[in-house]
Amino acid sequence: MKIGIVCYPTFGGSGVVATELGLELSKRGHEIHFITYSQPVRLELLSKNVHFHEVHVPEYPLFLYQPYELALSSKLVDMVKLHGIELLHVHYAIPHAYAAYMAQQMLMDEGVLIPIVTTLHGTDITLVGSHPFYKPAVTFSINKSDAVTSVSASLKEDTMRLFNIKRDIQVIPNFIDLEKYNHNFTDCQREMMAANDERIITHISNFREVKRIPDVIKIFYNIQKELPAKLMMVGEGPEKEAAELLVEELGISNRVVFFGKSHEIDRILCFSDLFLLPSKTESFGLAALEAMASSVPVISTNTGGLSEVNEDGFSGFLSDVGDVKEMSENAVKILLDVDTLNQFKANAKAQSQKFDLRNIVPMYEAIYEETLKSFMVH
Ligand code: GMT
Repeated sequence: MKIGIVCYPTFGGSGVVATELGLELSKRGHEIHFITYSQPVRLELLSKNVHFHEVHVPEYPLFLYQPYELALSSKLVDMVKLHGIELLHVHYAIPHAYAAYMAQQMLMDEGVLIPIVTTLHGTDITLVGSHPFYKPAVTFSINKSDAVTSVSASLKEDTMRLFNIKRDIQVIPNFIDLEKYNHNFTDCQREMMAANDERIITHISNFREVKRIPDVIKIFYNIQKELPAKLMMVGEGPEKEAAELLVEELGISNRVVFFGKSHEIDRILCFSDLFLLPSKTESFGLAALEAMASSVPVISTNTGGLSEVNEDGFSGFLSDVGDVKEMSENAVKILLDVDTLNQFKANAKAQSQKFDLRNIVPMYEAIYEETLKSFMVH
């Protein structure tokens, strides 16, 4: 099948899922065309089956806002015609589902029929999409897509609750290539980061308000009062500066490392003992799944789809949003003795197996086939 994938090319979860999906589909013999404004960060190699088409948005001084949706839908029209793309799979409703619908209409005018599969990822529904300024366009684009998937049951419920949806949404959870995480680093250079008796706690995100970064730091502050520990803060975003200040205020600067954006997530997770994700909302929590696949237990909130990923008392613990005290106590419970820690590490790894890409990617293939079939009949 020739599939066009539209996504954000950044470090965010939706872009990562879209890229990993495209790469796996290409290995399974499909021809994949990524169409976005720059090469996705996890897309290192282009090949016979993997193509990248850049969307250019010419700057014009008249426009206060450059019209990306317009450039994207025009590019989609051109690429579908040029490469004979049979189906468009757009990740993140805003503005991708909207731009794809426009492309579909333009192509129909020229006698070219192409179905659209939209995958909802989270903030496109819970934070941005449900804002009154976007809501009508997001509702319209979801209802007009030929198939819609969401990355968790919780996100499906949110979508049904927040929007007037007149169609079915299929839940296809995010996935992980377990083989990538079955690395046997003979040496992940743990000693560069911490002493032998220190536990390593890690947080990875885009440092947005929704991640509740101050809670990450307060939880760590409580942990390091109980046992020797270091905190690895990985990622960039608007809350980072305030986080650095809080670390200074609490007098723990010598115990916290800020990495910025990193291409070495697997190495950082390899030497981590615990992952913190105290988010306010989280449709799935791909970062938590990546941690578990690296045998790192997770302390998270119980919001959104997190309880579908992290199993309370098994792969980690879940608490109410903002309950820093309970999250700190649970973290110490896991870290205090080696046997408990090793048990949680093994459980985290076992839990991650449920999201093996070999089980999940065929669900997307099935959706593509069904959608193409029913689209052509109508
Ligand atoms: O976490 C973010 O803010 C990035 C965002 C994105 O769109 O890339 O992540 C969302 O999609 C991920 C992939 O499906 C999910 O794992 C994240 O839970 C979700 N983020 C939120 O719901 C806040």
